[in-house]
Amino acid sequence: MALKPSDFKVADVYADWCPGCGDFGIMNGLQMAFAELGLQPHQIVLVSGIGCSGKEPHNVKCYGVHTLHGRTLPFSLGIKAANPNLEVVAIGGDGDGLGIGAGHFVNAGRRDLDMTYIIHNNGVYGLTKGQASPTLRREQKTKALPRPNINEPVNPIGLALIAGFTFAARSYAYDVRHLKDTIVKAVQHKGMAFVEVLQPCPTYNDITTKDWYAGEDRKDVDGKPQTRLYKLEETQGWNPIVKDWNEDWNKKIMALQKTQEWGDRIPIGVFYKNELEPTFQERYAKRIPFYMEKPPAKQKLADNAGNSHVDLSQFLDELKTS
Ligand SMILES: Cc1ncc(C[n+]2csc(CCOP(=O)(O)OP(=O)(O)O)c2C)c(N)n1
Ligand code: SF4
Ligand SMILES: [Mg+2]
Repeated sequence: MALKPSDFKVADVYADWCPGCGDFGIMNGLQMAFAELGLQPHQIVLVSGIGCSGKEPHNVKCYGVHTLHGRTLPFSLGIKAANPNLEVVAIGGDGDGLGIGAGHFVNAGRRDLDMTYIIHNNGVYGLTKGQASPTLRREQKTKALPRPNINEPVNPIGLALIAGFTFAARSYAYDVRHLKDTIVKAVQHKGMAFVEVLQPCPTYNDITTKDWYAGEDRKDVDGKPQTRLYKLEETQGWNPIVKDWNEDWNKKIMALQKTQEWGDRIPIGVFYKNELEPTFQERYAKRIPFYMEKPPAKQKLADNAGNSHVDLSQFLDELKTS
């Protein structure tokens, strides 16, 4: 039976984000996307790290893991490798994924499992009271900082492209329809998909606010705000899909150049997509032909009497002699 977005709501949990937080929009985007994809809750695992963003799995009805700070990706890669038939979505903050978890981010691209990773980009460490995250721009002084940030920001989409993610997109927490469409595309993509979500944090980030994205500070002569966000999908000539390896680097460079647009015009949408690369699952199934039908999660660990199928005798002998 096809489910509705409301079927992915968790009735008895109170979402305790601050009023106006972009995390609510991301929660709605996930629920709408899962419904549109025709998924059932038992087919999905949402894996988060620590941060305000880490509470997404509390509020979306599916399997959820709220794991350690920065370890969102290793947990989810393990789940996907053990049970490739699950739809695995990793989700977390910009501190979680681009600070403490940055090494995992790079290696996730290299492995190219068929799953999705979503980062909430709010420019701050929201949960720990607003310190600068790796995406905060140099010279910006959000309200919890005593002085402006002296560090250059990480370019999340740029890093994803160079690391080997085969899909990279950006969306906005309060354009929930666009966000839903982007998550749908990311989940449908064959390979490791990355989605950066611009997420206002009204409590600690007083620079990239909802009003700033909406262009409330730059009204036209009629007093109408000039939104900063524009959609790549509606941009004439924009085609991020790699159909031939010969065009791969050009498409990557085109996408990297687009990531440089910031300020008055900020692109959202799909920056890059390549399905020519064989995924981890495809490469692994070549080595172990029964991998997809009988992955580790579906193999018996013990017989009916509880005796383990795993023979540890050689390992124990090695321990004795070492
Ligand atoms: C190993 C470890 N180091 C530090 C922390 C403290 N800590 C908790 S959340 C967090 C940062 C959260 O920022 P972000 O990942 O951007 O998520 P947000 O709250 O902004 O959604 C930090 C540093 C921790 N929990 N564990
Ligand atoms: S601190 Fe910021 S990111 Fe965290 S819940 Fe509040 S508004 Fe959202
Ligand atoms: Mg953050």
